[in-house]
Amino acid sequence: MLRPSNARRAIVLALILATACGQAPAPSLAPAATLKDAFRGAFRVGAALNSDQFFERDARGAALVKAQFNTITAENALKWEHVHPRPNTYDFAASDQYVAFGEKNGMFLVGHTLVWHNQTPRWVFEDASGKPVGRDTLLARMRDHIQTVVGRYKGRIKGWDVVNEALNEDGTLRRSPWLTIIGDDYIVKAFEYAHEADSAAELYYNDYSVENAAKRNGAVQLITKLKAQGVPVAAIGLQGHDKMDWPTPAQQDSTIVALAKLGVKVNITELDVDVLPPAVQNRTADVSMRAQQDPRTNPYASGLPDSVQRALAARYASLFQVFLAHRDVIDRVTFWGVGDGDSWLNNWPVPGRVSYPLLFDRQDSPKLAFDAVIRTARQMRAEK
Ligand code: 9MR
Repeated sequence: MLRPSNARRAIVLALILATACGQAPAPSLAPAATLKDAFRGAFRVGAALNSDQFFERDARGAALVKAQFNTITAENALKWEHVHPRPNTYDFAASDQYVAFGEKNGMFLVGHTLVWHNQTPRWVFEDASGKPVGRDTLLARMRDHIQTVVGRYKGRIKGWDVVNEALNEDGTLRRSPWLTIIGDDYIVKAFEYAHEADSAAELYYNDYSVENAAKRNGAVQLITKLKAQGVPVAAIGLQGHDKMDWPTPAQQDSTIVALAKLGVKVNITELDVDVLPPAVQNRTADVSMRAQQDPRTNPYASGLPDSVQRALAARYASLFQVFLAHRDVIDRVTFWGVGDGDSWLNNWPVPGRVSYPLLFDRQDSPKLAFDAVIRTARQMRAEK
């Protein structure tokens, strides 16, 4: 019998390959390297998910999340206005699915957030005639909310942002309705109720711009006071809504050091890097339209130039160098979104700009910044 010639063998091989490719399921878009593996042993890496991702209507996004991350946060689904829109009405349809998705995929689940001044319906602070309620009523509502929500996911959601953004830029307490109606101890009470509802859950205080000196001092004072009162604060969350030049690696480093000294973990909870120029917050339609169409405020509407792509990669590498240096006190680094198209920064401070703050692009493909972050992790391993 004649052995097939090389040429024939090549044709057969090509046919086999073509058939295999034709029959193969859509290739996974996840790159071979994964964030969760690259940082294993240092900290968990996570993302905030929208409902399309955890309901898996966004199949590509969901697949990327499963491949890359080992912890997730619900970007909006557990906020008061979604889960408890009216008095005595709880709606857990989305949050139940968030928890099911995370459990199915073996992820560490974070609950965001219990007590905040945003995305909390007005009725929470008002009586039937629209007048502010008193301290006791508001405390009772807070307790009912926390016990119901935390209690529902007891033992399943492992960490809660109990109080979010309680500080002003100058480090004083924000005069939210929580503060003005209940008083300073609303923070202690929130932690107390959360601990009652699930004593094993990690409880967090979460805030942004803590890297600035005044706010950092306020955070240090707040956490010191809570610890002195025996409040079980497990970690402070640095949100990490960063710019290209803020915070500097030195600011990031000294903030982590200052907070870790208090005996709490320091997690990075909402990481993104805004490459767009600052724009004045204004949600009126005409101002937004102008901002979207003005190349000075929306400069990368048709794509991110290579130079900026590289600068973003370098920025991410330097941030992760700092995080890795503090891996003993950092349990988790969570990005605020998965791909650039999902980010809140496309709609803030003005709606409709094209933003590029994350490690994956609008097609969920890894950007240079992804490679830079993976490389940073590998360098750390090589140096160990
Ligand atoms: O990403 C969230 C966005 O979808 C919401 O519209 C917005 C409403 O306040 O909240 C965003 O998430 C915020 C988070 O809950 C707390 N820290 C700041 C985040 C970005 O605004």
